Amino acid sequence: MAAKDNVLIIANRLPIHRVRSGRHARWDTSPGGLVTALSPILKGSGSGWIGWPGGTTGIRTFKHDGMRMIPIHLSSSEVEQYYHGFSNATIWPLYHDAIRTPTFNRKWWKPFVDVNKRFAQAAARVATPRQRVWIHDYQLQLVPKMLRELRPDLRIGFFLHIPFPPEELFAWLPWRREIIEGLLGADLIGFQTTADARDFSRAARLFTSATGTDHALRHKSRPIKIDTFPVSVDSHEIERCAADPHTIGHAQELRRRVGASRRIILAVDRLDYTKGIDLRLLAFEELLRRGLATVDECVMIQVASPTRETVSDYVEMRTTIERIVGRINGEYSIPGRVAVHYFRRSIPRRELVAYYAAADVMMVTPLRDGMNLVAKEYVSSRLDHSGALVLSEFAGAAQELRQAYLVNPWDMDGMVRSMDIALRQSRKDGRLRMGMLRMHVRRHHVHQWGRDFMGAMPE
Ligand code: GDG
Repeated sequence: MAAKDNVLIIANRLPIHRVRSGRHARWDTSPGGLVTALSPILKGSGSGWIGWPGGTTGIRTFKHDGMRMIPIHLSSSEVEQYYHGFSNATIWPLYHDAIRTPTFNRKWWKPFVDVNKRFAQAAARVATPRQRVWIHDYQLQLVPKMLRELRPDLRIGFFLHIPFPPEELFAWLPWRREIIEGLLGADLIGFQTTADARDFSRAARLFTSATGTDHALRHKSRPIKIDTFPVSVDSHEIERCAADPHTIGHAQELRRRVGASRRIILAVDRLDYTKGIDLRLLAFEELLRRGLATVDECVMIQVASPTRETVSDYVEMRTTIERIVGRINGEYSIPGRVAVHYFRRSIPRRELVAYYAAADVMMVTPLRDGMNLVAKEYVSSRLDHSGALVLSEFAGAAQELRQAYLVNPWDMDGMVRSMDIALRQSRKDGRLRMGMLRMHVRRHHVHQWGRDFMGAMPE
């Protein structure tokens, strides 16, 4: 997208957050998939971004990196009910195959509606005539309809970054009709995979008066386009970063520190129960227990960036993960050879690319994931075509990255086998697979994703 596109973005969070060091404070880029995907295509474009800056103090509109930041204020009870409640304890688990039981709390619905309305009103205030507005993700599913009512002149797109559930699960939601009607206010609704798009279209026909096909719906005499736009990464930027002598030096230092002869198995996730961190650690434990690998030969590094730390399912997941890490290290580590390095913190982006560059095997094994950018970032950083990607069938990325070692994360034997095969793959086979994976991600990069979505919006 170029400056002339001047699109207005609406997302739950602004792409930046406040970092304090001593008496000084500055804005820093936030980690997370949505920011990673959108920032590179918007930087310097003069676009506006409406979002919550985090916290509960009011902030005025300001400029950052050539973008106009328009903050939405949330009260502490709205943070609790709209964000931690309805968004993250109802919608998030329901849309991820209900791998945790969603909470249906009637008290959370009104704050969810109120906050969505506040986002829509802010957009209606700042949008220029006929401007294109791109609304993002599951927290703001009511905004398309609300915004259309306030500003029928706007061209409205919506993209769901997480999966859309099959109709049997979506049917559980007491507010299913309102959510779908909210989304149907858009001109274009984008999903990560064809299955998500199909499931949405079916639910729309089942629970509202919408008619049409999986790609074209009609609701209240308006046409709505439904399509698939698999999100991606800025592969050129990652390649540049991986080729930087500083990153190469960092990766070498990392390998030296864990033991130069050891193979590194890496995993990088937000500390979320959808990411399958616990099952992956159990698979590594079994690999060691069955003697398929030893701590002299390999080491596992798990980077887990903290997220939603006050939601109880997240607290439980963290405790489980830390217990498993403790048990593996207690059982298998020897002096100078720690079995699992576990970092519960967010690491700087450059450092992350050095980790990718150092890793022999990348484990991306979520139980359910809209796409998973980590898989694509790893592939982009493998400049010499070495390395192996073990990828869950239940990540949207598996629909594209067919040359990865695809695995069912629930199948413990399959997980151990895939890890073993990835560790022992021949150089030739590995290079062939990685070459094809790299070609795919280079062709389908995030700028193309942005162009494809904007190109599908009405003129
Ligand atoms: C949602 C959907 C979809 C992670 N730890 C650190 C760090 N990260 C960055 C990664 C990557 C991003 O965060 C995570 O993206 P994912 O795609 O893996 O997952 P979600 O945050 O769940 O994102 C997902 C995505 O939206 C985009 O549509 O793919 O399915 O759930 O970019 O690199 N970055 C830094 N330090 C860390 O410790 N700097």
